[in-house]
Amino acid sequence: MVLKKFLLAAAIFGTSAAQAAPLFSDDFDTDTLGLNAIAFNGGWSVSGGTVDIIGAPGPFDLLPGNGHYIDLDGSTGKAGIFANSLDVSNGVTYTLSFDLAGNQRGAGTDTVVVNFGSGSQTFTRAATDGFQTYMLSYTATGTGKVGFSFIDQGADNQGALLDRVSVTAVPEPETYGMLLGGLALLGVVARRRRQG
Ligand SMILES: [Ca+2]
Ligand SMILES: [Ca+2]
Ligand SMILES: [Ca+2]
Repeated sequence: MVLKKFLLAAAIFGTSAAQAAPLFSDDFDTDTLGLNAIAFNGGWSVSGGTVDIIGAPGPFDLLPGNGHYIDLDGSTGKAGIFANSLDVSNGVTYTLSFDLAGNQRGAGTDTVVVNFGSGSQTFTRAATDGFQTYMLSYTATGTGKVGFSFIDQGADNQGALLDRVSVTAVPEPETYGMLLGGLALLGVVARRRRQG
């Protein structure tokens, strides 16, 4: 009986934990290094300009320890629109998380417009700023593909650096309830085990 309850609680807990797993995740570490890159793993596209895939090993490992990452202003004098999309469900809120750093080459502050669904926010990184994690949330108003994109506003070939992009669905209130219920059940089981 106790084991059965424990398994039930574990199953409920497991369901909640699974929903917190990213729906999309990319650290660019499997991408081939290259200036004005056009081939990316994970569904990315570039339009209206270029981006570079830089990092170790190579002449542009500007922030060692992060594998590969994106220089959002390529090498053609015009930063590209670095875009992707994912399937969303109506009414569900999603959080886009990403790490953004300055250009690391003394080229001043970079401004990056990040779009997610109908939402848009501007982020600025000074040249020497390291990677910092930012988030942008969007509540889907329909079911289907929704885009997210990163657009450096520069044209000097030295853009903000992008790494570790992920999208996670924010659990709905009833999921929190189930999670709490599962945790409470685990507590009951633990108490009974101590008493038994
Ligand atoms: Ca990386
Ligand atoms: Ca560049
Ligand atoms: Ca720049």
